[in-house]
Amino acid sequence: MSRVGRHLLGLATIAVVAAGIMLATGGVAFAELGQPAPWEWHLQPSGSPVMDNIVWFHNFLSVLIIVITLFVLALLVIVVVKFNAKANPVPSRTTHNTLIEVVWTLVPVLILVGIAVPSFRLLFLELDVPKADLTIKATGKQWYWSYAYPDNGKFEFDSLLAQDKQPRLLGVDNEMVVPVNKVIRVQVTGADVIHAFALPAFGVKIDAIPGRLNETWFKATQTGMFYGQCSELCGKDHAFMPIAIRVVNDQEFASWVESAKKKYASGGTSTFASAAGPTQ
Ligand SMILES: [Cu+2]
Repeated sequence: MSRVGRHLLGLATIAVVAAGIMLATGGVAFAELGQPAPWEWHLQPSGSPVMDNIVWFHNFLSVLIIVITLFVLALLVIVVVKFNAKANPVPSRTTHNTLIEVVWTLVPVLILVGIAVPSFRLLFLELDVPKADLTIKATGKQWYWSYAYPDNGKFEFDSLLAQDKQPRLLGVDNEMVVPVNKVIRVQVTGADVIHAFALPAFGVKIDAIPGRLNETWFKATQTGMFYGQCSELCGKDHAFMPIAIRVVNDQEFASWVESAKKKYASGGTSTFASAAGPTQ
């Protein structure tokens, strides 16, 4: 290998290592669990097994892309430096090389297979809802969400943006509450137009379509507040129908269910105009 080539390889190695470190630590510096943070350029920190896999797949692809890009760049630079008319006045007349042609066909195929395997594994993980501990029905409406708990007393309540709550434009009056480390099946539908139920930290994004019941799932691995937003342009207040999920332990969930049964006994209408109203 020429000196130029060795130098390039050295530079490429440094770049790959730097990119790897950035990917590993990126976002962590600014990260806040369950919500966006200023200057965040990485995915939100994961709060579920599906999101763990999405983050891994994202990092895996990023490294692959960086390595391939640097390899092609290195080849280009070598050609420009070594084979320009001045440095190489008598060009070689070689036109074919079977070995190289087989390699440059097979290697990309192997790379694509290497991407396809974890990609399909991730798709099946997202789409195959495991045996659920709890089902919640989320209905997108113009412009708020309603959550129904058919397994816990069949109550339903509305969740509206709360102007006075932080984080700004993500806080709601009535949060969806779920127990930690339980498989939550979320059935999603729309009441008027198409909305989308999306929560980045859980790796969840699924359309809420009128007349159709979509299904997704998550298992929150940590307690705390997690925020998402409607992710299908649904009208003038599309940006103002956040999704807020409070993950609590089993005892807290049981006591919340008891109070929610009473509070939402009338089927959600009691909270209809309570965007700035009292919170539990
Ligand atoms: Cu919407």
